[in-house]
Amino acid sequence: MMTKRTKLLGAVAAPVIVLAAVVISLKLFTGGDDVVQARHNAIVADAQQLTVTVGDSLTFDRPTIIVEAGRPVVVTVRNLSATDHDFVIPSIPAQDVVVRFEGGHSHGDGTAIVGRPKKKGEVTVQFTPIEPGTYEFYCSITGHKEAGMTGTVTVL
Ligand SMILES: [Cu+2]
Repeated sequence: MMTKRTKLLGAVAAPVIVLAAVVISLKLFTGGDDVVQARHNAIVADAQQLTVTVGDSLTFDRPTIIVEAGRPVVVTVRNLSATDHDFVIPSIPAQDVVVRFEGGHSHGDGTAIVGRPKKKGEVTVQFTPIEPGTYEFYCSITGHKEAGMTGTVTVL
């Protein structure tokens, strides 16, 4: 079945499809990981990858993020402090969203991106922005946004 997601992938990343097919074939052949993992790996291979780090000050090391529409984005959220922090883009048009929360993950509805590492840990969130514009991100821990933990994601 041709899904909307499949069409997007085909339009922007034909090489990824080929890679995914190869990976899936290998996985099936070896009876290893499932197709979802293979697809995740294929997306990461073509991703715009960046890291957002939070230390002991209430700021993100990178208040401005610039990415291209239509290409997967992989953000590693790294918390170096012993205080909880997270990385939230409350609303951004996106597909192929993988939201991670303390090591677990779920597939989001395409409106919010949330990455909350453990203290002194890191998690990776993944999404494909589909609409150019500038979108806010912040830390949703009480008081942190007000203290300055904010930034913007610009999609070109
Ligand atoms: Cu915070």
